Amino acid sequence: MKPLAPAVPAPATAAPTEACAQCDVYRSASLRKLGVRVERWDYVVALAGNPNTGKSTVFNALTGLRQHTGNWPGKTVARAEGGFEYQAKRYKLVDLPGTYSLLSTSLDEEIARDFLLFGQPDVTIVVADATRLERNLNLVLQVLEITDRAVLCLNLVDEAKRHGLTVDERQLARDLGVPVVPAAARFGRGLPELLAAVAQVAAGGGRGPAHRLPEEPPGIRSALNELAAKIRQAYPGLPNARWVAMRLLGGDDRIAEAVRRGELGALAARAGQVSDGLLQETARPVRP
Ligand SMILES: Nc1nc2c(ncn2[C@@H]2O[C@H](COP(=O)(O)OP(=O)(O)OP(=O)(O)O)[C@@H](O)[C@H]2O)c(=O)[nH]1
Ligand SMILES: [Mg+2]
Repeated sequence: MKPLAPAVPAPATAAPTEACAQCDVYRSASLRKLGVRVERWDYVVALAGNPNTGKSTVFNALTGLRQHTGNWPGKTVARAEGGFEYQAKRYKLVDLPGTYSLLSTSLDEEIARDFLLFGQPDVTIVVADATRLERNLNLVLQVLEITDRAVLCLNLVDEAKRHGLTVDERQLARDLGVPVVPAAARFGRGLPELLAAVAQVAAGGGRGPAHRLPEEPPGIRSALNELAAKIRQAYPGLPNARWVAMRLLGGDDRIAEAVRRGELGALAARAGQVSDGLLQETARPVRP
C-alpha cells in the first residue's frame, strides 16, 4: 500500500555551537515549564523583591502556573512553589511575598527573610522596579548581606523607558557583584537572559566580590566584631556571621531563637559541605 503522504525528511540537526548559547531562541527552547510537578530538583531559586515589582509575573512565566498578579501590592501573602527545567537541570522556584526590608517587622517580611536565611536557596532572584530603583536597592543590599548567590532582575524597564529613565546595568552589576538582567516580564522580555544568569549562579559562577554594606558606625564596631567572632567560633563555616551578629545586636528575637535552638548549626554544616564540594561530588542529586 502506498503511503498517504510522501515521507517528510527528518530535519537536519547540528550540535549547538557556542554562538547558540547566546541566542534567545535557543535559550528559551531549553525551558520546560513544570507547573507544580517539582518532587525532584537540582536547585532551589527564590523570588524576592518589593511589593508589586513583578515577582509573580516572572514566577508564572517560568513555571506556567497562575499565581495571582494585579495592580496593587500585597497579592502574594504566602510562598508559592512551582518548577521549571532549563538546560537539563530542574529548578524549584519559590515566589515570596513582597517586602521592603528583611528586618522582620511583619509576617510577610518574616516569611521572606526566614526562607532566604534558613531555606538557603541556591539562587535568589531579586526583582526590582526599574522606575523606583533607589527605593528597591534597600532590599537588594539587605539580601546581599545574607547571600551573594543572587541575580538582580531589573524589571519594568518598559515603564522606565516611558519615563525617560535608563539604568547602566553593567555598572550596577559591577557595584553589586552579582549579575543584573534588565527585563519587562509582562511581555516576556529579558527572561531568556534571566534564565542564563540563574543557571550560571546556580552552577557557582557569575559573581564578583560580594557587596557589603559600608562600615558600620564606630560606636558599635567593636561589639559587632566581638559578637561575630563568637558566632564564627560556635558555627564555623556560617557564611553570614556578621549579618547574624548585626541582627542580634538589633534585638531580633527570631535570630536569637535560632542561635539558642542551634538552627544556625545546621546552616553552617550545609555551607561547609557545599564549600567542601561534597554536594557537588554527589551531583547535587536531586533532593527528595
Ligand atoms: N509594564 C509592566 N508591567 C509589569 C511588568 N511585570 C509585571 N507587571 C505588572 O505589574 C503588576 C504587579 O505584578 P505582580 O507580578 O503581581 O507583582 P508582585 O511582585 O508579585 O506583587 P506582590 O505579590 O504584591 O508583591 C501586574 O499588573 C503585572 O502585570 C513589566 O515588566 N512591565
Ligand atoms: Mg506576587
